[in-house]
Amino acid sequence: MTILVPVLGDQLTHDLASLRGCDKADTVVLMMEVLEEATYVRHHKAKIVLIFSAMRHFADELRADGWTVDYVALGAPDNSGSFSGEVEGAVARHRASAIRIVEAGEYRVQQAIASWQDRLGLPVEILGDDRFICPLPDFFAWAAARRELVMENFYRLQRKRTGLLMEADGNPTGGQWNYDKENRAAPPKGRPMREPTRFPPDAITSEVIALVEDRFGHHFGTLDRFALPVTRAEAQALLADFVEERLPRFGTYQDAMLEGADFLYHSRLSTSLNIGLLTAIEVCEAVEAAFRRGTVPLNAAEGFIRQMIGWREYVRGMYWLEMPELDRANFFANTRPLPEFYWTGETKMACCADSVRNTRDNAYAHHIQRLMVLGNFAMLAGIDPAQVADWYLVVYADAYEWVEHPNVLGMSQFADGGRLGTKPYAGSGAYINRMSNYCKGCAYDVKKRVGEDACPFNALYWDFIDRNDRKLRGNRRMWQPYATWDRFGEDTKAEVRAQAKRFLDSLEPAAPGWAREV
Ligand code: FAD
Ligand code: DLZ
Ligand code: SF4
Repeated sequence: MTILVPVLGDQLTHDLASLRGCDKADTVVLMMEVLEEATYVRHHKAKIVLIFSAMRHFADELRADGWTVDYVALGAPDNSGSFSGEVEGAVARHRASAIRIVEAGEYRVQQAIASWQDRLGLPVEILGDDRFICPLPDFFAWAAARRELVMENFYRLQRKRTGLLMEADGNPTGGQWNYDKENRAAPPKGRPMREPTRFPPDAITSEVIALVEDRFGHHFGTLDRFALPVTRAEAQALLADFVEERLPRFGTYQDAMLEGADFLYHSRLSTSLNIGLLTAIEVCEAVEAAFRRGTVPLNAAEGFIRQMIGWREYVRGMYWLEMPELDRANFFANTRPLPEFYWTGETKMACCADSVRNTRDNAYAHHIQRLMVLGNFAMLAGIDPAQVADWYLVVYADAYEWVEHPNVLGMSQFADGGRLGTKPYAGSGAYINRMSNYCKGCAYDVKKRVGEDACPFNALYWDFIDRNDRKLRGNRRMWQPYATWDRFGEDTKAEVRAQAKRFLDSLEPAAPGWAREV
């Protein structure tokens, strides 16, 4: 009696629920490099290298640990190209009597898994992904009992559930739940931070890099700087490096941006977390331990833990709550195509150019670059949210729909009409100027609203407010921009509208084929 345990590319965790408790003697672990996953969007080359290399390392580790692993490489002669095809082949090859698998992180893959039992005529056990702290049924129950699904309330429950930064009397450490107000400092002068530890390609990664250049060389992104952790040991080293070097200032400069400083005080742990090299709870425990040792201030530890057990788990719950409708969400009915500069970085807007460069070179941008530069621009410009979501799914090495969709379609584009956030994250050039040094070296003048050299974010911001009056004026958190807009004279309003139109008309749309095969 052989049990087949497929382990997907983002399930590289030794203690995975599907492996736990299995008898190694009658279990075959199936790992599959398949064309469908590599091309359902044209992922950044670094994302494919990361997954394939981490999968190959993980398979070696499993074998060393006594597991039987059937590893189907991309170039295997009869590779069917899909999860379903490979599982079917493996069931026959190993005469499997049952399949055990952890639920997938993406709706389309979960749909495929759900079809296997009927298709293959054998029992398929689908287990909850307990690498997340909050089980999905608990999230659904929490959501069902509320009209507004406020992240902060969910976060407090998560603090109580885990005991992280909690005192014995049931109160939060330091007396407050949230120190966000201390986490909004402008960028530090100079560049005092050291870059995160790099993990240069070993023999396995080098082989994968050659494969990816050969098969997916036309995909977006560069591989020259590939240095991501591809094993648990490397991810643990990155975590230790973060806690010691950057976490102490993580909180204070969480929202800051500095030209050329690609990672600032951020952890760069998302890729390791999302493919399972680290678990959220162990990362939070390391952060809390540093705070208890006195090497890290409370605003940094709390800010980080809030991202991990608050935002990360909240967006995952929202994804499964809102799919498949979320996929098509378009509250503002936006139709403009994504501009070409999202792929080339060729724009005079210094903030956008630097954020796209970081994205291309590192398959990374930090949160405020994603939210308040590239996401904000797309929403203000009225870009079709489906094209925006495709772009984000392609370009970031940490992107899987469960985390990308709610962040893009919910948080950044407000395409869900406010299910996830209470108001759009819209900002003019003034916000970017306050939180970065971009404007100093920009061809545009951040202080100007109209004119040849006026910062495009300014007219676009007011045009967005004006254009969406009917949909946003009633939002109680939007009274201030509408009060300001109402005070503008009719001439000023007309100038702003004309300025925005001129700029939008000048945007070159992306050529088809960057994100998906055409
Ligand atoms: P840090 O700043 O060091 O934060 C620590 C950790 O907190 C991250 O590793 C991540 O696991 C978690 N985290 C922080 N914010 C969020 C959030 N909003 N949602 C979920 N987890 C969060 N994150 C992804 O992992 N994949 C994505 O595809 C993704 N797409 C995004 C798209 C947009 C438009 C926005 C605004 C945010 C997106 N995020 C995404 C969230 C966040 O920007 C990244 O997790 C973060 O930039 C990763 O870098 P880091 O590990 O250095 O993060
Ligand atoms: C992202 C990705 C890529 C590029 N390739 C593979 C692959 O060949 N095999 C695999 O198991 N996983 C891959 N992944 C990650 C999957 O897309 C991810 O596991 C699912 O989307 C989660 O539902
Ligand atoms: Fe960006 Fe405007 Fe500042 Fe230029 S002036 S960097 S476009 S916010």
